[in-house]
Amino acid sequence: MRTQVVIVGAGPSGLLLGQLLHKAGVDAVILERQSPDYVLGRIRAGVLEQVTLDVLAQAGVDQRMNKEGLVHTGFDLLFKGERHRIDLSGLTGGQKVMVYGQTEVTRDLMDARQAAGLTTIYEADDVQIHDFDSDHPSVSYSKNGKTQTISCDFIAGCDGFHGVCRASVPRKSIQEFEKVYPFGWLGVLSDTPPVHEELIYANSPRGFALCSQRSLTRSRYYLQVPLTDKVEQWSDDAFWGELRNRLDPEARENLVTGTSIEKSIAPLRSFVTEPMRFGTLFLAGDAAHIVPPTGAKGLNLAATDVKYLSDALIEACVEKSHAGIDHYSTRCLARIWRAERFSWWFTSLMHRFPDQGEIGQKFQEAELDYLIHSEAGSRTVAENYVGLPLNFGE
Ligand code: FAS
Ligand code: PHB
Repeated sequence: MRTQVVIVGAGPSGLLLGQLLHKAGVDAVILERQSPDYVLGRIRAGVLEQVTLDVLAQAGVDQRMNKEGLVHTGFDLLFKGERHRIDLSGLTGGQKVMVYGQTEVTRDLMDARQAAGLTTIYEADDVQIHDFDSDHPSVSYSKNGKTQTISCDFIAGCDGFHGVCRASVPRKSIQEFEKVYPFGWLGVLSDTPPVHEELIYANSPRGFALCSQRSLTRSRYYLQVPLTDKVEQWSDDAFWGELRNRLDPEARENLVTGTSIEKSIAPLRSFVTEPMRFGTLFLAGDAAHIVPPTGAKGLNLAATDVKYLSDALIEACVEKSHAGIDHYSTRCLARIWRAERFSWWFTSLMHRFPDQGEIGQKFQEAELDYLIHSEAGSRTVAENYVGLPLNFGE
């Protein structure tokens, strides 16, 4: 088999890249090691920046999102038992975010790819990439006991943090930056109405909590938990009880609890790969970087990587110009480090660190107090949360 681009991974990055390339007449085959149901079963991001909305619109997959997504113009910071609203729109000249689950984005992308009759090979085992530093790259995989090889012009590594593509790059050609946080997020999805019309980020002496949502009848909650915790240790009652302990009286009063329909613990890390291009291999999304989800940046960074990469690959395949692919890594990393810094800062401000002591809690509360009483401080939070413009760094 031959195609112009082989995309490894059918998460949001791979599917979005496939859709943008298809719209421009560039052929791509996607290889995914899991089943479609498995990919859809992973509950992850929930907040989309305007730039991500624009890229999804360009891909032609924003119809259901515009109908079902929830537009948010602010969120609450909760500390010392009181909530304070960060007016995202008022502080950023009218910008907003959209609450629409990653699962739904992925579903919309899968449906669009299927409707266009494009090739996605699910449950592809033993994917290996070959000769990506030559002019004749290829990707092999096995399915139903048969090994197949696809020759191509370019390989897009959209295979996430544990994927094969980044792992295939010789160590001397790559630099990795990593910080692992001493806690995780226990997440619960429930078919209960959200506790508040906007998100609540809580700094509590007992640890961080986040009240998010997927719709007016489905909520997503997170609790900071020790890395040693196992999800089996947390009954629904224990989760709801601890969440109540970290909320303010009004939210505690309004909280509607119910049976969890998904419950999982995610580790938190900051991670960046430099560069993101190796000959004909390009990394995008979680394959190249990871952020702690506090700043709601992971999926949004993936979307802008993919927008930059699709523009560059279309230029290379259609106009035979390499200017875009030569600039890809630099262009992405300028944006990625900004989002990494904000995600690290917001995580450091909102979570309880094992070694911070009581004075550390006081420092965090004092910084939060400054942020909500200073227009400059609040604008700092708002500008970073709504995200950078697409042409940032140009
Ligand atoms: P993904 O990891 O989503 O997709 C990679 C795909 O490649 C997967 O389908 C995988 O099966 C496939 N793959 C891997 N190895 C392969 C191989 N060898 N061959 C073929 N296929 C292979 N972001 C937020 O903004 N907010 C959040 O709240 C949030 N919560 C998260 C919770 C968890 C547990 C995790 C892991 C991430 C979370 N993120 C969050 C970040 C997340 O949303 C990512 O940014 C997003 O999934 C990135 O999408 P992809 O780059 O497509 O990577
Ligand atoms: C979510 O809804 O999953 C979510 C929202 C905001 C975050 C992280 C996760 O910062």
